[in-house]
Amino acid sequence: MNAILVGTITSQDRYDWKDSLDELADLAKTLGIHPIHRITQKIEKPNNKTYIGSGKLNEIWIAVHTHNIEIVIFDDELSPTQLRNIQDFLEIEIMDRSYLILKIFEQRASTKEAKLQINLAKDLYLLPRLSFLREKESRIGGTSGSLATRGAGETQKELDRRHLMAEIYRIKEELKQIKAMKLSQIEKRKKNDIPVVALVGYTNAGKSSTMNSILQYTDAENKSVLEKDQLFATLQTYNKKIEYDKKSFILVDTIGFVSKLPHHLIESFYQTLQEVKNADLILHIIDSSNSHIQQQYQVVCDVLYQLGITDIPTIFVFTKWDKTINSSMEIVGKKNIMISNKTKYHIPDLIKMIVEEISPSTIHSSFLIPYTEGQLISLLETQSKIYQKEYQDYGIFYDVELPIKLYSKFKIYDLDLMVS
Ligand SMILES: Nc1nc2c(ncn2[C@@H]2O[C@H](COP(=O)(O)OP(=O)(O)OP(=O)(O)O)[C@@H](O)[C@H]2O)c(=O)[nH]1
Ligand SMILES: [Mg+2]
Repeated sequence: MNAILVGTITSQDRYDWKDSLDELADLAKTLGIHPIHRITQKIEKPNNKTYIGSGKLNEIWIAVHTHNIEIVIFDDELSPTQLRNIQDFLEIEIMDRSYLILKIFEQRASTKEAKLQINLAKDLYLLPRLSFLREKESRIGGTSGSLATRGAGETQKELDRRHLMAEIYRIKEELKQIKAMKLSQIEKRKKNDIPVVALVGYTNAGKSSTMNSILQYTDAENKSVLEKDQLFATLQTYNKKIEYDKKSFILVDTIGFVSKLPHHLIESFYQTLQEVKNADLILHIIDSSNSHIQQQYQVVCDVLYQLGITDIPTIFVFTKWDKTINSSMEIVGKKNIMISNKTKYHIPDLIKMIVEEISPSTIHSSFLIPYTEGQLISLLETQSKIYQKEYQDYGIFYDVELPIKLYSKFKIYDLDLMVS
């Protein structure tokens, strides 16, 4: 199926329009659509009624008929009005970026929760567009079969609308139950005090592969997660308990991010990102070989910000180092590491870094240090946080927060150990 891709170039765009269209082309290809032509328009603000100007619409109409085009895909979410007007003018199948992403998610969803989430997002998208999307439904991918045909009678439309609303209600109820169950699992884990480490990143960055590499090098349940060269291979969160060096943590694989995600998807699907909100550590996975590395990094930061995730300690993990000639990106002053899931370069170092981050780095203790231990006293004075200090008969009493690595030097003077 041949397609034309249509994008606008506005002054407020946060992401490069060309990158955005490249990505739209990749998204379309995953559904078996062939984007063979692109049309763009420089515009201050998209037109409320037709998204682009009427001159451009004419240009598209001509292109449709010269290139044997069957579908026109817009690189933004179109409002119901824009969609209807464009469809009336071009008399050809129209799709927008949101619907394309929804379709991909629909094809990939395999678990019950993922299917419910995607159905909800799709129903919410379709509700205001109900009366003119039937044709599209039946041509790309599966069909829901219950949508009104173009020009169907008002009664039928109303019935379809009610049917959809009832379905939305039912899905929301089911999802509520699943969410309650998940929350209680999170609570339980918090009580057990097992730290949670969440992998987040742009789609196809290598999150699942990194999870599998970590699983290979640690004592974990010997199961792997799906990794694939495909946009949105992972469509729900997966948890694995990991043991390493007598420490354990839960590693969480998540759905990838992409720019201009349909907002219904952010709302409903990203409920599954609760796990990330509760994480003790985030591994922000960045594909170092990707030419759009900077934009992808920005999208992930933006989505995390939208989700209210701003103050969780983060390690920036640059994957695919084996095929990176020179990375155009550097995150100065932050914890980062370059790895390869192919050659396993730096995987043990990454695991050590994770364990270090999730292990407490200081210890709270009370000591009685003899006056003769001048060196220890000066170490405490300079390296620890002192809560209380008292000169006593046999030495100085200290109540302090001390770096764990120094603790062994002071262990014999630990008051808790002396008493017992
Ligand atoms: N050469 C190389 N390829 C890698 C590396 N890490 C991942 N890949 C490949 O990149 C592709 C995507 O990897 P995934 O781990 O599925 O990516 P993801 O971030 O989980 O993607 P989604 O679940 O789709 O969001 C796969 O084909 C992997 O084999 C790496 O370090 N080096
Ligand atoms: Mg994945």
